[in-house]
Amino acid sequence: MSLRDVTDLYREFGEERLPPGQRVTEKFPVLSKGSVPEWDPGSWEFTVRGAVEEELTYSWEEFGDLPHETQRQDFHCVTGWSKFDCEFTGVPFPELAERAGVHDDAVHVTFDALDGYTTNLPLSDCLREEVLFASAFDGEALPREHGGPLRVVTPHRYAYKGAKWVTGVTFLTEPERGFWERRGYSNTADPWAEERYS
Ligand SMILES: Nc1nc2c(c(=O)[nH]1)N[C@H]1C(S)=C(S)[C@@H](COP(=O)(O)O)O[C@H]1N2
Ligand SMILES: [Mo]
Repeated sequence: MSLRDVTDLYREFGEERLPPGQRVTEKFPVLSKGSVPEWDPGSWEFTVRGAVEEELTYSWEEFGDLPHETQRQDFHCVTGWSKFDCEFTGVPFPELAERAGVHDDAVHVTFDALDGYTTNLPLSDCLREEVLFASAFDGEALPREHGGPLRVVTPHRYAYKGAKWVTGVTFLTEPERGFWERRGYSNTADPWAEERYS
């Protein structure tokens, strides 16, 4: 599979690849609000709903048949560490949006996850090739503690915008806040502008 290197996307936001106030780590720390939720490949469902022409539901097998892409991306955690050159394989957000047919009045998106976590982003922040529903990391199935079987990655935003164990996406005509966004973390979360808290 071909590899798309998107580690230069920082040029849209700042001068430096490493956002201000971040340290590079070689490790891949785990940050979760609770324990790793159970998942059953037989009953797992992924849904696309809200302000769309057609609500979509995928089984694990059906989701695996969608067009996937591997990208080299950077990962920025709001707690201060950044990990460069992560290879994630997944379905780009615009692919799903196109299949569902997003209504003209949709402006916002929320993500749901198996552990009850939610997160939100403006639609324009999601309609980017770099926003992936990722099922593999460095060529291996995504480790469960990092959100396997499926997570969102948002290399242009702090990593709390990327729901691990994601099970669905909802298109909205009004903004809504997710788990951390309701608890004082930035709604916009641009690492180069150091938007950590709101
Ligand atoms: N479902 C879910 N997604 C989540 C979280 C979580 O607790 N539950 N934590 C978020 C936070 S705060 C961060 S920094 C990243 C951490 O991803 P990692 O554990 O793979 O490093 O996942 C984000 N996505
Ligand atoms: Mo985080």
